[in-house]
Amino acid sequence: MKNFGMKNLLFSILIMLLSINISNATIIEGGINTNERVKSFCTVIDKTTKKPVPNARITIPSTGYSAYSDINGHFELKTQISGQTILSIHKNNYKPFSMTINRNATYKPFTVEIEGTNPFDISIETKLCHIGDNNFSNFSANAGQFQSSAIGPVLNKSFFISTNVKNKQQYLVIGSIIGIDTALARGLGQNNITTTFASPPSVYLNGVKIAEIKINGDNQKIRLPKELIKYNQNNTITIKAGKNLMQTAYIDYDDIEIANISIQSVPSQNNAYIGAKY
Ligand SMILES: [Ca+2]
Repeated sequence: MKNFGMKNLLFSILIMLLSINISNATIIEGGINTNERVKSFCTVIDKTTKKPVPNARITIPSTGYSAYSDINGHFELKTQISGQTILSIHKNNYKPFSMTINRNATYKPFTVEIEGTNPFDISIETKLCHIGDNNFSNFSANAGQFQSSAIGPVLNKSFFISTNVKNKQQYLVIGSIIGIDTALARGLGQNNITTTFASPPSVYLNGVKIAEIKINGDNQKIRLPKELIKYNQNNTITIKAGKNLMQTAYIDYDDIEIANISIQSVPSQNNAYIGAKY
């Protein structure tokens, strides 16, 4: 028994040493890769439950990149990004999501919260739209990331607004916009143009100008004046590209890209507060 016990002990030590070696070897061999893999994971989670959202489609239209989140909501950006560009996420029963990202996104992991659809929201365009004339400076805000060809200087979108939302306030929400070369965008360092600037893109509801978009960014909200909304009818949103103000020989529209345009309704009790900020 004693001998058997000793043998057992030696055997156990041998196994222990072996497993230490094996595990050490694994850590050393795979360590760097594992860490890098972990570091490059981005994650999609549900805004309300904070749980991972699997099988969400992630796209970067400018590079043609597309991927799906895995069972843990993880995805990787295996693509080259040179400047700022738009990333979009689509998943059934969630609001279309977009955000402006830059080179850092490919090596700095980030978490994206997506929000369940609201029955009152109207998605009017989820695709990336390039508005302008395809004639732009390489120094323009995000010019390097323009890929789609321009649909022309004007984008028109029609959508139906039900009387069910009459007691709520409607907003036009622009998910992401890049390429605006206004004086303000230049002042904020959003482009590298030093010699010229452009007038801002303008926004119309049913033919009446309601706003100008002076800077690039995500989730810009424009209040739709109630007196201009046609309830239980089709309404039209028009976005017109701005013009290069230093080009007098011909009209040079300021090329921009927009992703993810929607109409969102918020309860009326917020009106006074939100309205006061405008
Ligand atoms: Ca242009």
